[in-house]
Amino acid sequence: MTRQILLRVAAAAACAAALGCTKAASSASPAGAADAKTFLDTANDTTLKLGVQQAQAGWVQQNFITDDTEAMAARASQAANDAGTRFAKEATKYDKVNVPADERRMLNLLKVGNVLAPPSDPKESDELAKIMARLESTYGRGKWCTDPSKADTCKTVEDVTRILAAPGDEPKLRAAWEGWHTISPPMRKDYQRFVELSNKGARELAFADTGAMWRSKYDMPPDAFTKELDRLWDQVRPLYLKLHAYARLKLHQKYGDVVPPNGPIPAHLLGNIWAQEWGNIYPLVAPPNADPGYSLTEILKKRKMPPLDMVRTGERFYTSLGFAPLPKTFWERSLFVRPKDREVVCHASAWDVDFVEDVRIKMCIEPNAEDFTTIHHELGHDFYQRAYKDQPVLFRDSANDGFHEAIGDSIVLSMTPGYLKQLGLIQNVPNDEHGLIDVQLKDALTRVSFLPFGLLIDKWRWAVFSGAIKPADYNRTWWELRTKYQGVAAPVSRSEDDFDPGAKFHVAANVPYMRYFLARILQFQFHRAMCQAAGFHGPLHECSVYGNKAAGDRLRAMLALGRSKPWPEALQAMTGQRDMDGSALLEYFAPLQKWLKEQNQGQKCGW
Ligand code: X8Z
Ligand code: ZN
Repeated sequence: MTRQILLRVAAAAACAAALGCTKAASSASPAGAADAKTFLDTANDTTLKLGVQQAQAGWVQQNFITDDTEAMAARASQAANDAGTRFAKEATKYDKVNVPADERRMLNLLKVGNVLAPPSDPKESDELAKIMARLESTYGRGKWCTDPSKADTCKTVEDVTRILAAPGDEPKLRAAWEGWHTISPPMRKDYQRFVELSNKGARELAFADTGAMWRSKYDMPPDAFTKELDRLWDQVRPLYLKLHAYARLKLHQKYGDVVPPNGPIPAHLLGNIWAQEWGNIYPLVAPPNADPGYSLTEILKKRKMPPLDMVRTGERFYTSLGFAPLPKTFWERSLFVRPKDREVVCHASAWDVDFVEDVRIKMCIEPNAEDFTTIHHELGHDFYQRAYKDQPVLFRDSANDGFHEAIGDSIVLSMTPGYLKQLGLIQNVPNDEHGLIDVQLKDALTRVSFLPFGLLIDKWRWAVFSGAIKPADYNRTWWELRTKYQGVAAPVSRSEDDFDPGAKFHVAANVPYMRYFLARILQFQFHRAMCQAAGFHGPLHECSVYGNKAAGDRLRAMLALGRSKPWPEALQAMTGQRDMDGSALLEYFAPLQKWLKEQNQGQKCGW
């Protein structure tokens, strides 16, 4: 199916290159093709102009949350989204016009690329824009206050993250988990209305609903994309199940019957508010006498490494691959720590405000391993953005959205113990099998644990958008999916008075999430490709491409394509493969998978 689409585009290119080559070409009026070109010029220019305004207003809103900045951001987003929807409609006028391949691709991207399609009724578009800004601000301002009348009892997302990251005290963890989930019930009504309005807009663009619109942008028919996801999940699921069974056994030994030996794991015991990455429970589940040789969090804390140094260390990795250093404005304009004097959206993000050079990150950095890796993740976005800056505006994006999320993470895969030693952060590289398993276990608790979470968020949203999940069942179905895919359960009883999906940033802020699932697969493919380019022949988990220009060249060539080619072509240019494929992840974790199998002898996998 993918090929069919590619062939159609390729045929158009060949045809346009050869003058008067086919009947179809000669029957298309020259005026039609010229109109298409004029339309695309306008779409490129307007997308840039409104996109910059949206980014500027969004930046200010997220860095200074007030009623006014929220209103200004809502207006700027509304203008950009209205234009995006108008362009999507207008692009269909050129469906039968013969245009060069690049222009055909731009027309297609305009039709499928919107995340939010406001309805054409201006009142409804207005209402939707306000709801979106309010949902995002509600999340940004969200705090758990043990006594709401006293500001000093209020805890931010970093505070709650810190509590849940320290395993051991079950009632304390439960209270923090429950506390954070009090931020989202006020979002429920807005969310329901957002679903109605955004679906209305998507239907005006001839999509069945907003979820169908989200699934249509992967250079393949939307149903084929859904099948791809299931195929990828089936590929990696056996490893996840083994990791889950092992972690559950250890947590059962630690917490007793709070963790059922054969059932789902309570979500507050996995080291993270959303149980999406479990790296923080490593000390609880590590084998006896484990020695991963180091705890990066401990090292960063002990050294009191300033946030700016953590970012500079990240930048150095990219420059070691031959990327130009970040511009001066990056250092002047980014947000690195939570300001004391105002409300900000602390969820980490990367920005490309002028679509060219004005790249930034916005993070509330804490000295821990998680934030150290998130810095590399965010910088991956910024270096991607700069690499495709010479593309036409409509191609200034990643090959598919999973690519954008995977770049920084593929760099993190090169942060091997060997690399950390090179940086002087650790003294010894664990060099026996015992040490290897310890490192891999810790790594898998972070990366592999995430896979079903990455998958289920949009499984839930797609069903919400399609109407398969009704508002009256928002919370129940959320937990059904969390149990089905992740094997986790709510630690306290939940009802439809709760709105637990809204306690996750991307739901409140309407950021599609399947990209992160794809990224967990792709990052290993990218890592393998960079290691091959670097001429590395050992086991994948030992490879670091730090300082390797050949690996950097391979990466940059793909990044520079932006969105100008269907993603299988970009993937092929980088990896030689045209399909997303979990085999690189499995190759990376092969030693751990074998070890987990031995550890789980006699244990039930699954729940
Ligand atoms: O949102 C992010 C990044 C910004 S694009 C920090 N991530 C997802 C999350 O935090 O839920 C990275 C991993 C998954
Ligand atoms: Zn990201």
